[in-house]
This record gives sequence, C-alpha cells and structure tokens, in this order.
Amino acid sequence: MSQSWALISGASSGFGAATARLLAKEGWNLLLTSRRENRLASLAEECKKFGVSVHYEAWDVRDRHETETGVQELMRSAGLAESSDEPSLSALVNNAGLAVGKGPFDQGDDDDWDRMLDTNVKGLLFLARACVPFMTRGSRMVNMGSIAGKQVYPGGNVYCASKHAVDALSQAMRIDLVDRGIGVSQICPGAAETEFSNVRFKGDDRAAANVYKGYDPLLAQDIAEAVAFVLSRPPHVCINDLVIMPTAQASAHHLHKAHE
Ligand code: NDP
Ligand code: 8X3
Repeated sequence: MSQSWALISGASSGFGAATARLLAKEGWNLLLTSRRENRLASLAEECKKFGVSVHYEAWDVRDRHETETGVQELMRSAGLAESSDEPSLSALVNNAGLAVGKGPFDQGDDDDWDRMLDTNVKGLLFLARACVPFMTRGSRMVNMGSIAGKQVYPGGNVYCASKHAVDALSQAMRIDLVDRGIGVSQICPGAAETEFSNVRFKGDDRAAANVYKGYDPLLAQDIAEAVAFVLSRPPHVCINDLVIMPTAQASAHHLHKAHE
C-alpha cells in the first residue's frame, strides 16, 4: 500500500471529486472533506475500490475551529503526526470554493460577499495553516485559483477579488514555505462545467446550463489530470502556476460560442 496521503477539500463535487477518483486510481491514500457528508461517504467507498485508504470528515472551511479540529481528526485517522518526517501529508489540494451571484458590485448582497470571501480566502488560509505542520520536505500544496484571479469581468467583482487573493496567497505561501521544501502550485481554470454555476446562480439550473451552451467547456476530469500532473513532478520541480482554458475561451472576456 502507498504511503502517500493527499487531503482534498471540496471533494463532494466537481474538481475535488474528480481529483479524488483519479488520485485513488493512481494509488494515493485520501483524506476528503467538504460540508456534504453523504457525498463524501459514497465517494470514499468508490475510491476504496482501488485498494487505497480513505478517510473523510465533513465541516465548513469558513469555521476556523472546525477546520483545525477536522484536520486533526483526519490526520489521526491516517496516523500522520505533526513535525514528523514519515509518514507525512504528501499533498494538500486546497480546492473548496464558490461564486455566489453575478452582478454589479453596487447591487451586491452582503451574504454573498461574506460567503465568497470567507470560503475562498479565509477558508483556504485556515486549511493551509492547519495542514502545514503535517507536511514535510517534498510535500506539495495545490491551490485552486481561477482565470478570475488573473482577469476581471463584468459581474465578477467580489469573486474575482477572492481569486486574485488566492493568486497572491499562492505566491506568498511559496515564499513562506520555500525553506521547508514544500512546493506551492496554483491551478487557474477557465469555464468548467461542474456545479459551480448552479451555486453561482443560486439553484437557477437553466441560467447555469446557459453558461456552458454553444462551446465545449472544460470538464472536471481535465482539472483532475492537471492536479495529478502537478503532484507527479519530481521533487526538484514545482509547477508554480497553470492557467487552463477551454479552447473556445481566449480570455475571461472572449468566449467563442459557435453553436447554441
Ligand atoms: P463545485 O460547486 O462543483 O464544487 C465546489 C466544492 O467546494 C464542493 O465540494 C463544495 O462542497 C465545496 N465547498 C464550497 N463551500 C464550502 C465550505 N464553506 N466548506 C467546505 N467546502 C465547501 O465547483 P468546482 O468543482 O467547479 O469548484 C472547485 C473550485 O474551483 C472552487 O474553488 C472554484 O472557485 C474553482 N474554479 C471553478 C471553475 C469552474 O468554472 N467550475 C473555474 C475556475 C476555478 P459542499 O457544498 O459539500 O461543502
Ligand atoms: C470560475 C471561472 O470565469 O466563471 O472561476 O470566473 S469564471
């Protein structure tokens, strides 16, 4: 059995779930988290069929205390100890996040802003800080950024700001962890068909489906493969930043819709 452990946040859906399936197939042991426990339970059963160990804990990454205790519990289940060389947490895929709403900032909703900033920025920080003590030289962190962290677009304001923060934090974390030999990577996808737009449009599934009509968007599997690639580099190589777009999307502003 492999000694490599990866913790994946946002594992109940989209990129996180696809990454869990792919890493399990590659022999990684997994620690999974998100809020929806029932989904984690069935994903864990699916991944275990590849012969790997899988543990899961459900919590909300916006809650600092829950994040600290959730991480401690997962590490205890996996038999990973703080500040110990072997075995350690080989990878953190810091992926949980969301957009809520899309409109001009001056019509913005306080609750939407809190959800995005507290999840995408503080949640990412809480999880990274809780995991670092369990990581050693050669461990890797992969933060899920976005094209929205490189460019801004109409109605993107606060979501874009949160992903620009992920871009800045990924650079900062790389600096802060370099002397410990922990590599920090950021993956920045463009439009990908997951539950992302269903959440952004608050359950308006027709509005969500429209986002992906007329072209071939990225699939969760495309991003899972990128995560697996980043994690499979030899120890002296760190992929700092990967921007991955659908071929039909030239920038956050340029989406070629050939068919409806
Ligand atoms: P999904 O909505 O399919 O998945 C989002 C995941 O994040 C879910 O597993 C959800 O789990 C989890 N999550 C959300 N809020 C919280 C919270 N407060 N606490 C714990 N977990 C939470 O979307 P994607 O897979 O597309 O999104 C994954 C990441 O990729 C996000 O950071 C998103 O911003 C980013 N991204 C998405 C793109 C896209 O076009 N789809 C493009 C670029 C980046 P649960 O609800 O069970 O808690
Ligand atoms: C998700 C991609 O372009 O909807 O981060 O912001 S986009």
